[in-house]
Amino acid sequence: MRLLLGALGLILCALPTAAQQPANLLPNGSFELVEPPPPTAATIAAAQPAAPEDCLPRTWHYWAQWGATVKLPDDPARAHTGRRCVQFVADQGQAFLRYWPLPVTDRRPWTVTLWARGTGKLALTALDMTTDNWQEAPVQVFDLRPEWTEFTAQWTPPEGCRKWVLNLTHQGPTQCFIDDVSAACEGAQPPPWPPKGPLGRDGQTLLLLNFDQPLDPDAFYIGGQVKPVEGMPGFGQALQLGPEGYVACSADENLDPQCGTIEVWCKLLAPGGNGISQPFVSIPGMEGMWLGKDQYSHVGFSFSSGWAPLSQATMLGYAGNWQPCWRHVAACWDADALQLFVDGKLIAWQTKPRLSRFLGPELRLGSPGMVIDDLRISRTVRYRVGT
Ligand SMILES: [Ca+2]
Repeated sequence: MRLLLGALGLILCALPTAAQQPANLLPNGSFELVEPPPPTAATIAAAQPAAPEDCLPRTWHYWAQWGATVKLPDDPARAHTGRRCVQFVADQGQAFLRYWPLPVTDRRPWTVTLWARGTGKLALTALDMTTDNWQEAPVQVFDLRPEWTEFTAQWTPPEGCRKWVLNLTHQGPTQCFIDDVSAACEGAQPPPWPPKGPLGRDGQTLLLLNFDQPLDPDAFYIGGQVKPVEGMPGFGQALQLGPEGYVACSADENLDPQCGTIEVWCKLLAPGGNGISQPFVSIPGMEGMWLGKDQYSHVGFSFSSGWAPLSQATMLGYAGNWQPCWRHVAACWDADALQLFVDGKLIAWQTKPRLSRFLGPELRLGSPGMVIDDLRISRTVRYRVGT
């Protein structure tokens, strides 16, 4: 039995949490960052916004079936910390809360901790999603108590595992609140997110635009409907691109094809599932770069040569539920890895990417139907998780 568990690479146990823990790689483990759900027939008919508890926790996925529900109460009295937590109500049916993908570089163990209270049994498992045939590790079951209790489990990735899913569900009838979920692996550091405020310029900065002043007409092409608008609190003005909106500058001076980071705040003015391709930052043409949301709601970052993709990091359908909200996007590249972050979450990556030697001459900023702010392009990798 011990051999079997070893082969499955899993040791899960309820333990008190050690005082010293590696950093939490989940950027929204306390569920405070939410956004409205897509409109439904009921909310449209009622001409009212969705109820606060129907908001979606960014970076997470949840669903429920056969009569169970998952909610996000907006109530400090019910949360363990902050205002928000996740609530399973599953007298029947099944509720799920998942975070994916988590990057694996070697067989160092991961530690998952979470706080929960309620009745019934919470079930935690890891799914190895390296191949399409996901492999599930044995389930760890926690007996819930009426008071907030911290639960901890360890998971050692099996040989060959490159990414995994943290899967939270339950066994039998269960009603519970879940908050402050953490996933940590020794040596893995999360990106410094969210940015505390507007970014600054340093020796690695090639381009920094906060849009508080008009763009220099000698350095930027501006066409169509482009105007300054109020940005996020504390961020001054932002730049809105309306119909035919087009903003571009020199790619040669402002981006290094071999190594760099793009950071930008972006608000799409229509839902992410609108079926329209919307680059956030791009180099059009056959020697190109693309960072944005495509017509299938995929969110991706790629380089191409001769129109053919050289390297890419894409999360399929990630923008499908997006409503107009500010989001932070960061893309980093060098010979070791291409990595793409949204709201501090590493959503997609490619190791040992092929990179371009030369790119097209035009760096296009934004596209119609969005607001962008605090755009910085650097000639160094500023964020790296794993690899
Ligand atoms: Ca919370």
